[in-house]
Amino acid sequence: MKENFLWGGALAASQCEGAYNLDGKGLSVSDVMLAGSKTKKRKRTDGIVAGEYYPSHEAINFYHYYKDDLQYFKEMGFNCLRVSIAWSRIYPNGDELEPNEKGLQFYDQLFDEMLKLDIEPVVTLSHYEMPYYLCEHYGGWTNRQTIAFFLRYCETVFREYQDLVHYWLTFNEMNTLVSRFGTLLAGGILPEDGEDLFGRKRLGSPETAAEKSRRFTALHHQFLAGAQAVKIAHEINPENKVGCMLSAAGVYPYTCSPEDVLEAQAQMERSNWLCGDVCVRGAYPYFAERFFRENGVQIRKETGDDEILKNGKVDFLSFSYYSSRCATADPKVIQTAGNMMLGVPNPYLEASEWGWIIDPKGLRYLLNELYGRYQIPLMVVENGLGAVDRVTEDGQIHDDYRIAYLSEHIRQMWEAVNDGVELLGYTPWGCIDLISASTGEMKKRYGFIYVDKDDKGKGTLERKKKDSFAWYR
Ligand code: BGP
Repeated sequence: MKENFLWGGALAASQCEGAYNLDGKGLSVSDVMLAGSKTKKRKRTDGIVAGEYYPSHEAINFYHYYKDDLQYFKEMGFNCLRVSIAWSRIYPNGDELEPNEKGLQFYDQLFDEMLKLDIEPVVTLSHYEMPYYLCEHYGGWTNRQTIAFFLRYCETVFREYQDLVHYWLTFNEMNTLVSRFGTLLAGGILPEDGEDLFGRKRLGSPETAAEKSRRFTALHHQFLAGAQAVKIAHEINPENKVGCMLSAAGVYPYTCSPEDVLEAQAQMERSNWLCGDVCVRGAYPYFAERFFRENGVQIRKETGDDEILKNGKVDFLSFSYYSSRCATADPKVIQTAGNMMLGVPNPYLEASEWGWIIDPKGLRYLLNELYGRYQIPLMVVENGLGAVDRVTEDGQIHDDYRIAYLSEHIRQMWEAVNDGVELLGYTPWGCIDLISASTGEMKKRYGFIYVDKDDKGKGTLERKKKDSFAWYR
């Protein structure tokens, strides 16, 4: 690895900070999400309902514990940390003209503290935590006005932290919006009655063309917002490097039948290349038109949009990697859970307790595919194993399964670097235990550091090093 390779970990505000209504913070979309489980989908409530448990409200209270937590990260040798700014701390409703000073101060102190410890901040601008007010009153990202609100927020933080932050990521896993799963968390589009977190309303019922158009219009607005954010970041400080962020997974044909191969290719196009191409190459790919036409998708595009996309290409591409999946054209083959996308079980691979396929070699494959297509630096900004950890009687946590998972992935990442892939860094997900995004659980843990808290919100919040802590160091 290069000498300046970024080794660290990754967090997101709504999953770790807590303090959901302190110091002027507004509600974010995650603040109205209840906890679910592997078998029970998370639900949204209309505002905060008394007596309900909302995991983001306290999370692991990183807002107050960050100084101690950073010491742990330093001890592990981190030279970078991926965090996100909660947009609703800076603009509580999203549409104000002036930022919330206390919100700005918090991140000022956080970044300052990181730099004191030689930990480079890698900052996501929007990680599933858009101001809820924008969802309720503007329709989230379906509304073109949201672009201007987002850019005001971006400009504010680019200026405020211009001497502290140089690595920025625009939208976390923006490609979740190419499927129904991204409707609420990524698109800020409120589901109609009875829908769950992923926008699955009448289970088994197909999404209408109007709903798809709504989703892809929201994505189009994010493309425009992201491109303009790149431009503004460069104008404010030419040293700024801005990346897009995808939830990336290799898609393998389930069999070598040409039908399955074509299906796998089509899924790769839709789930990885569509967003990647717009952000990196500055234009929709050639296959988008047919895909939109055949699905009845109509995007509300305006004159000048193509120009905006062309002028806002990202400097690097970052992605989360948890699993690969198989694709088949055969409707009879069963579907299983993947990282927010559906896939077919791979007979050669095992799955995590939450059904996510474990595929370290798939990381090497994907790094090569991404680099081969885009030829720009890459960063792995999430990777890890969500597992139940048990504290032994003497207070130890022996998470050898996590060490095995990460070692294998790092080995394959190393192979990819030897293949010639330009890789900027690696930040495994949830380096300290935090709230799961998909289920809202606490027991789905990823960390090197254990946090004493359970799924009902009980616990001392005490931090403990797991075996993986010393290994990662
Ligand atoms: C990604 C998200 C993260 C994170 C991670 C693990 O999709 O960007 O926010 O949570 O996946 O997923 P989960 O928390 O659902 O286990």
